[in-house]
Amino acid sequence: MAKRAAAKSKTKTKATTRKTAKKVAKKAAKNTAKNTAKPAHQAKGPKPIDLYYWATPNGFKISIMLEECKLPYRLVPVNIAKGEQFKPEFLKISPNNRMPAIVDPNGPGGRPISIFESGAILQYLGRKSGKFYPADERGRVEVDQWLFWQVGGVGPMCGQVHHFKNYARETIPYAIARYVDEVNRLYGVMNKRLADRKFLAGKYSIADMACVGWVNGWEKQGQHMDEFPHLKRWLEAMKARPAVKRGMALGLELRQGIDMKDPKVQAVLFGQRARAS
Ligand SMILES: N[C@@H](CCC(=O)N[C@@H](CS)C(=O)NCC(=O)O)C(=O)O
Repeated sequence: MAKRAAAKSKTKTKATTRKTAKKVAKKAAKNTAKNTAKPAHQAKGPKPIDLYYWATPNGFKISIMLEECKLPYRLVPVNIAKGEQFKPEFLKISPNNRMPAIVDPNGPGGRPISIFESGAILQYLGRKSGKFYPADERGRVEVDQWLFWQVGGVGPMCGQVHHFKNYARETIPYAIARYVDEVNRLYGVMNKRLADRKFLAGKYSIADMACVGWVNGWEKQGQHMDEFPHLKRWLEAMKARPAVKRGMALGLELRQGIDMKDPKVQAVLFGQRARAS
């Protein structure tokens, strides 16, 4: 390529040089415009994070964190009872057809980023804000293990209790007992952990935010808080925080009147199988 270019006539070379110079000047002008445009854009303040959300314990994790960090956000309701989690535009953000999800227009490198899975979102927001997620490795590991314990244990097990105890059309005593017992075991683990520390990882963190919405539903899960005094104290302390109150109140009005036993709602939420597209 370089050789062929050198063999070209002088006139052609001059013309090319002029063209290249013009191009360079144009690019430089564009860059200057870009560079001067940047601070002006930033001066308007950060663009809000889009929160794809429905008022459930998994949704609360993120609304609480955004409220705690005072990060500007915009609520984008995803009515899961109506099947909005299957809209193609939502699946691009959250391919698992589950909320919560976020789109941060000011992601790494100043470019937008979308994130699904509550644990990944909490960690991202913790890193972004520098809050409720320690930067040191030991502190971070403490938080991570309790966060993953919630995402892989508390959430799914409480979800199964809610399903078999409160929503299933058939009463299956074995299934109810299995999940009530498992939640009871998990509450016991949490209670022990909280016996000698205020919060799960010592200091208040995203791990606590991940758990509160679920533990708050203890009655519907067939549990008794008197059995778990340290957990009870933690739950009261959590619910007294203004940001937790705001986070767990977000979008509740949108859910009003939705009956989880309505066959139309159940047809959307239960018995889901792999879809062709
Ligand atoms: N592992 C997911 C679970 C999220 C999840 O299960 N979300 C439920 C509501 S709590 C949902 O979007 N359900 C919609 C559906 O079942 O189609 C996370 O932690 O983000």
